[in-house]
Amino acid sequence: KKIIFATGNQHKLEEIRAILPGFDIISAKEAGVSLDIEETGTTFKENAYIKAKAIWDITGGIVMSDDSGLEVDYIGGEPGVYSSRYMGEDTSYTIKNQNIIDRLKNASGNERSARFKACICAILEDGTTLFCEGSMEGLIATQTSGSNGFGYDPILYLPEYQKTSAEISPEEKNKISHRGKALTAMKQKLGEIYEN
Ligand code: ITT
Repeated sequence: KKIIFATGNQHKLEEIRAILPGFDIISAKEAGVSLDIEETGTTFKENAYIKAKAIWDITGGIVMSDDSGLEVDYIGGEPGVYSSRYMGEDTSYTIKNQNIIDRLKNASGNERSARFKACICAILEDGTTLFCEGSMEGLIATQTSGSNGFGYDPILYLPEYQKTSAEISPEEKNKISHRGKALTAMKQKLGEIYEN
C-alpha cells in the first residue's frame, strides 16, 4: 500500500519505514508537495490532523502524519506540542537537552517523570480519518547519554532498560516507543479496513 507521509523529519521517516515494512512510505517531498504547514493546534491530535489534511487536500490517496513531543511533568508538560520549536527551531538538541536538564536541577526521583507522546493521523482515499496514539514513559536523566535516535532521546531515561532512549537500539526503540505503539495500532486498523 502506498502511503504519503506528511513529515519533513527524516528521523521519523526512518523509524516509520522500519515499523511499517511492506508499506510503500513516500515522504511529502518525494510526492512533490511542500510541507510548509503552520501547526496551530494545541494538542498532538489537532496538529497531526492539520498536517495530514493539508497534504491530503493536495494529493488525495492515503496520507498519514505524526505529531509528537516530549512532556516533562516538573515543568508543566513542556515542551509538549512545542518540542521541535522549543528555544527556537534552529537551536541544537545539545542545547535544548541541557536546558531541560538544568530546569530540573531541583527535581528528584519521580518528580523527573516525562514521556514521549505521538498521535498518528491517517486520512484514507474516501476521507475517512483515523487517529492512533502512543506514549513511552521515562524519567529525565541528569546528563545526556547515547547517540542513537534523535531529538530528546538522549535525556529520556527508561528505568526498565537502565538506558536512555538514545542508548537502546533502533529495533528496541521501535518496539516500545510512542511512535511504534501508535503506528502498530494504526496498521491494525488499516488491516481491518483493507483486509490485507
Ligand atoms: P514534522 O512536523 O515535519 O513531522 P517535526 O520534527 O517538526 O516534523 P513535530 O512537530 O511532531 O515534528 O515535533 C516533534 C518533536 O518532538 C521532534 O522534533 C522532537 O523534538 C520530539 N520528538 C518526537 N518524537 C521523538 C523521538 O522519538 N525521539 C526524540 N525526540 C522526539
